[in-house]
Amino acid sequence: MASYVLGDLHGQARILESLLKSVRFDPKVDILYSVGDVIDRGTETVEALEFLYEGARSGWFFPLLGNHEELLIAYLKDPKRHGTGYLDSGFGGGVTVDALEKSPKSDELLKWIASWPLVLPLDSLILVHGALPRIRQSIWGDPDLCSKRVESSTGFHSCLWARPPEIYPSYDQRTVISGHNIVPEGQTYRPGIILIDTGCYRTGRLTLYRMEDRSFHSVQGKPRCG
Ligand SMILES: [Mn+2]
Repeated sequence: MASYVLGDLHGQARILESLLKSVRFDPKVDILYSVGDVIDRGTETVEALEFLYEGARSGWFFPLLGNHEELLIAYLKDPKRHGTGYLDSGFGGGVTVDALEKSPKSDELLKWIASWPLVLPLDSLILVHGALPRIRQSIWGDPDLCSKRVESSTGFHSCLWARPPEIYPSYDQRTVISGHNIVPEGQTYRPGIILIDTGCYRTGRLTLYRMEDRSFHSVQGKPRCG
């Protein structure tokens, strides 16, 4: 039995399939977490969502919200206000919205996405897409602050959008594992912080972190973007 954390997928279902094959992921005994940004940019977002939704229902997949999922939810609530930024190729939301419109499961999938948590505290790890919000005037982050909306570096905005140097280790010594900020290889970015977004949508490189032996696993594929 092994527990894995998946870096930003951005709609690359085929590369995910080959990565899971490469580690011999077994849905009967293994578990997969995500650091968010499953959707957008890629042309296989709906395939990825359907596969992972089945995983969540079967108990082997545990999602986390990324800034792209938050934008999709905001866009659908108020398309006029969020359309221009979200739909264009910079964010790559247009390809997701088009594909969801054609999917008979879209309502179910969207309801599911809206339920994804902003932070996932586990025994020895804390999963958050961007970074933990910072405890005021300190160099430490706190997962409990994710549920509070205060200024940008101390509220949930940080969980979804933070960029270095605004990323902080957890005050309680649990290792924080995040996506969002692209690195060439999965790595300990600084003590207490692991980054695993290897920019799959443009590099084709997708990365998993295995908790049990603290190892990184990647495959190189060909990204398909809209
Ligand atoms: Mn992101």
